[in-house]
Amino acid sequence: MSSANKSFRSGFAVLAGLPNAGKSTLLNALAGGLLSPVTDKPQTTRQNILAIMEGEDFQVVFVDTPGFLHPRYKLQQTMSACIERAVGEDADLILLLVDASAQSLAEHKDLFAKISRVFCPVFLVLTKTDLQRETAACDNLEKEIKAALPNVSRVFKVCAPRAEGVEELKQAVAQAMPAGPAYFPSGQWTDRWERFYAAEFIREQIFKLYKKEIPYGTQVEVEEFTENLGSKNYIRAVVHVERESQKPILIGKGGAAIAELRKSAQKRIEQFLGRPYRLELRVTVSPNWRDDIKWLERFGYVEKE
Ligand SMILES: Nc1nc2c(ncn2[C@@H]2O[C@H](COP(=O)(O)OP(=O)(O)OP(=O)(O)O)[C@@H](O)[C@H]2O)c(=O)[nH]1
Ligand SMILES: [Mg+2]
Repeated sequence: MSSANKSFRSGFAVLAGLPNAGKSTLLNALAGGLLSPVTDKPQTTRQNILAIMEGEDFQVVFVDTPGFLHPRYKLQQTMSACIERAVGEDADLILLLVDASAQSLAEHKDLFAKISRVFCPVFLVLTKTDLQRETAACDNLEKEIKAALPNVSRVFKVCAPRAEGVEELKQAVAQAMPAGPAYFPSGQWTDRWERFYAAEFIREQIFKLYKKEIPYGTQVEVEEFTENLGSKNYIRAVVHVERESQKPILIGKGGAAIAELRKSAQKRIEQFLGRPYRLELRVTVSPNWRDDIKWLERFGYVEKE
């Protein structure tokens, strides 16, 4: 059946929630691959990441967004703009993710205010159900959210790492898409180049391996990306840090930390791209890049004027 068929459904399903709600984990479970970086640190996702899912008579474009926050510096402003665009303009359906083990909804107040004003349908998705064994607590949370958001039309409970509840959600999302032709050609599963993912997975490993402010102050840029050279495939990337004092931390004693980063990032890239790569990393200081529009433009966080 082609997308020109009248019964074809197609649209954007936007995953929104607080940092660490489990958006990227769910996106990966929905897409059936490790497409979007996941770490235990909040604010891992910095830009919208698409995963395109297709069936006989539908195409759903899932959109992973950065966690909702109050921006303190320019990078965070660009992250907020990503959410604004996805929720306010692109969405045909919003999947509002709330951690089922959340003790309180106080932190959700402003996010809920935003979601209460959207024009498209909203599905509530309670995540991390494995961490919330108390059915009553889960039910209370659901009631409280529905009271705050009368526009929630359906509720799902998922544990994405165990793929629990994911298939049911997927089917409901496909059903909820409006009638219309596909947005992307059949067979396309994302809108980004491979070098974008290479940079993202190096950053993911930085989030996993380093502590405190280091992950937040780093940005990865791929300088060279060669392929189709078999065992000679090669990626050279630069890790930008904000301050001179961060450089020795990233490199570690005798280069031990960066060697570990190189190894784990290379493995992650090879796993994702399905080909061998030799990864080389260097570190450079780009003062205050998180608050500098020129750097943010260069890294693709904002459109160039
Ligand atoms: N126990 C448990 N942990 C989960 C579940 N889903 C996600 N996590 C963990 O929660 C943490 C955050 O997950 P992410 O998917 O990165 O969350 P996110 O909402 O994308 O976070 P940001 O990109 O920072 O906004 C990771 O450590 C995940 O492994 C779940 O169902 N159960
Ligand atoms: Mg994320």
